Amino acid sequence: MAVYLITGIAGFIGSSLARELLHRGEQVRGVDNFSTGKRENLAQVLEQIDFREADLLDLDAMKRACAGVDYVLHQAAIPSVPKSVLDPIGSNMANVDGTLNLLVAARDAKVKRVIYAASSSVYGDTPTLPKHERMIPDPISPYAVAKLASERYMISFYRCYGLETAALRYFNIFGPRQDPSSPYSGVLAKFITQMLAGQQPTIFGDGEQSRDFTYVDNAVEANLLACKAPARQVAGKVFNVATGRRVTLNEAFKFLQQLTSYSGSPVYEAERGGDIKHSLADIFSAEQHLGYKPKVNFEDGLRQTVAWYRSQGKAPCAY
Ligand code: UD2
Repeated sequence: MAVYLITGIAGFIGSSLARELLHRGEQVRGVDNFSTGKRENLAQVLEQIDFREADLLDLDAMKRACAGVDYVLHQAAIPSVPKSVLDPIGSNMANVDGTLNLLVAARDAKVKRVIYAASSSVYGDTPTLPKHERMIPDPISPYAVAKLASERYMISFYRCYGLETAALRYFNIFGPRQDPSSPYSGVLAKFITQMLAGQQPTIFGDGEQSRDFTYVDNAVEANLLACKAPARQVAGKVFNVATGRRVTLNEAFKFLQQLTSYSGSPVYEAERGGDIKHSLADIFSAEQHLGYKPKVNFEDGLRQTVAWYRSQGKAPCAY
């Protein structure tokens, strides 16, 4: 049994990781400051985990959290492009300063490996598709810059201190427990809850932008594989975590109409600042080095997600 520390454990990806690790009989410790995470995401597992309410910016708390830990799964972040455009300093503090603190604590505690929740946003609007890890990043939003800086810190800590790190570039992860209630929430969580409530969703732009929407179970699997893969294949490296297929917002909306029985149309508004047009991943490297294969495709993931929100009677975003 290994000890895992999950940062951002009350978030939707962090809490999904916790559930899977507990299912596999592992020991789970978690930190969250509830800036975006939700206590309700931990309700079913709270008794089985060592939870500490703490902020990544509190170095002493991070040192205590890392003591005796084998693997760190660093999910904590303010995960939003538009929020970073509004508040770049806040985004940098949480997403970069917080990561650096955690790395120092992990290094000093001699943890075996740190896996980082990086982002597809680092590629920016490069016309080349699919995006592969050897491409030169060209981040647009402050969020994307912060994610890239933290990725580079991961690599730096491997090179300078020998701390094994790997960065997983998540491509638009979605699934149960993703918070739909903020204007910065992921588009699918917003659309599903709005459409289930009979409310008209808003599409920013013409709806022809595309994303490699990735069901959360695939991201969970990638993290656990990245912990166990041989160091020479993962340490100091970056991997796309996605499905290798892209879907436009218009297509996603149409499929959601079937799943939610929403018969209205979307309203189209101006494109969002900092957005990128198309996103599609080449997942060869993760397949080759981590043994990763997407287990759940877009349609099945969306069916499961809609079923979960329906069962929860989740309130949609008010924006
Ligand atoms: C970025 C990253 C993603 C992850 C995420 C963190 C890219 C390609 N992806 O997601 O990997 O790091 O940030 O939050 O950079 N939209 C609407 N209506 C809405 C909400 C959104 O049309 O009500 C549009 C939005 O303008 C964008 C698309 O939906 O074109 C996806 O937006 P998002 O906020 O779900 O995710 P995105 O792509 O910024």
